[in-house]
Amino acid sequence: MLLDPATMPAQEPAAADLARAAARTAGDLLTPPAPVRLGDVIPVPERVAPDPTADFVLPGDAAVRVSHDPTAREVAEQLAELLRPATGYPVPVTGLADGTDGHLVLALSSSATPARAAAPGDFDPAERLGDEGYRLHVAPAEVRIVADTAAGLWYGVQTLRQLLPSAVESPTPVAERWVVPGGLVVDRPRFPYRGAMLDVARHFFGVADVLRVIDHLARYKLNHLHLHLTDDQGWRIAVDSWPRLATVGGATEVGGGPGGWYTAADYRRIVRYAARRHVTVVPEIDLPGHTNAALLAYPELAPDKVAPPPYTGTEVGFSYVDPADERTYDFVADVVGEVAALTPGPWLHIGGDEAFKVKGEAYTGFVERAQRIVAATGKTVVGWHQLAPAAHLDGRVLQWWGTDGDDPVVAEAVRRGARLILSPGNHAYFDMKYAPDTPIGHDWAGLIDVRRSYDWDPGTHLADVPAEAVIGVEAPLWTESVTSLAEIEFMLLPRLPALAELAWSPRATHDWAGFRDRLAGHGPRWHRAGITFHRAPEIRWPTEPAQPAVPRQPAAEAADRPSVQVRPDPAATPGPPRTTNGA
Ligand code: TNX
Repeated sequence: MLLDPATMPAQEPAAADLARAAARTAGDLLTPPAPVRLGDVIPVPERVAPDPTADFVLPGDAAVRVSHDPTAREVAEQLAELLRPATGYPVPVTGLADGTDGHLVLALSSSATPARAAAPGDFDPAERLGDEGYRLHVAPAEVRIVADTAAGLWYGVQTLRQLLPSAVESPTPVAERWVVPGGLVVDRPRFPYRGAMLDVARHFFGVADVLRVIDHLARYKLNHLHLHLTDDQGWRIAVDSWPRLATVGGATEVGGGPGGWYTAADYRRIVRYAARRHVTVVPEIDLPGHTNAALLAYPELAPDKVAPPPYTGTEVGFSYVDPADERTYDFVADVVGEVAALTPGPWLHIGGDEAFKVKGEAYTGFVERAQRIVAATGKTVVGWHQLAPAAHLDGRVLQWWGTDGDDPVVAEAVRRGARLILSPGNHAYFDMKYAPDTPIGHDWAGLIDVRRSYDWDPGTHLADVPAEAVIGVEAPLWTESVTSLAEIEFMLLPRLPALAELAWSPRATHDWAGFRDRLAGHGPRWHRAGITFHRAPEIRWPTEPAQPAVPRQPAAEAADRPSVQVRPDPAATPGPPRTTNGA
């Protein structure tokens, strides 16, 4: 599709930054939201058995006790790090075997001691929890999380985080009764692949922004971050064997900004940060189309061997590397080889979308070679569903981004063995506007309000595709119109939790009214944490802080910045915090 820059609204990063500052100050003024109930978690857990007589209150001398295992210990440290800022408590971490009493226990199943109190309900304590499942037991004397893996403990911690009062998100100490509702949660995911994609090619986002996006994914138990690293407007990853890709191809972005790229050290930092949060990075090198930045850096890859002009617009489908030139396959092998070597995760995404000028056998021939090149690195090939007509290669995964669930070509590729990640454009494309007046985003796949992002079933979405072929879901965020972290957050929240619930929770729990009510409680959490979000009108956000005064901007800067209404409003009405850029 063509995206018309003329219809894209002016960007307001300064306004968004200011709104975030306001959000941070306003967090201190929130009235306490209703107490959290045990099932008030997103994604909603598989099974919940509340026990109102068994609430736990975190004491000032709370310690985390953990199994003797370095990966579990890491999760315990992360729980302590999570609790310290808002509680102001020291929260030491000790070993399970130290004999000390601890109030928060993280135990790997192999080393799990039986829960001290009998489990309410009919849960079997010997039940296998799987690679990512956990059991969370809240009793008056302790909170105990048991899992088979460190990942399971991590997801249990994310649940515990949401069961604490929203003030736990405060970066500074808050006087609060840190109560956790009593009972038992047993939980594990529906799909193994739960992800979001960030397009760092159309606009470049620095490492700090990417890390913050990883935090948002992790909070909702998403476990894959797909980075769209290359496109016409920019090449964002340094490749030693083809250095001009980054230095020349990385110096542009949509709208003429400076662009940028990740060094190998930057990329490793992202990968490490993600891994610590049980998030796997999926790098994408988009081929054979979407390659103007590469052709600019290395004209020898172009069909006419002539460097194209740098591209900072938003059209698609015009560029391609020459599928008839052997040098192109050297390029693919070198790039894929280096990116694979930097990437510990199993996946490597080769794009394959919108290569409109590479047709028929030229296209399938290119893709089949590229798939083999990826396989030779030991990685599993992922590509947009345009790869479907190419020959099957063991394990390959297609990322479906259609808007019509009847796609016989993809269904046929599945019969030949392909597995699928679902990113339906009209439900999961978070670059789509929420509503006609959303200040940024597109609408070619329709408007996606929160309900639309929630109301679909990955298991039955595609005709003639069995649920077993679907490994999961992913929300792509294309960034033609997204220029800042605040705008990324605005587009992701509150839709990301909806996608996360589809990815994690059993279908039997699917319930819009229940989801909508649970989601409302996340507004104060984001607000406390200084996270921008869209004040979606269909959600009854619980509280409205009095609008705080915000430090005045220097006059010189103020002149060219859009103004944000942040003065105290004497007639403040109940509603959400104003943390969004434009809503
Ligand atoms: C389609 S989805 C694209 C991207 C655009 C996006 C805008 C896909 C594989 N290709 O190149 O950024 O639409 O919504």
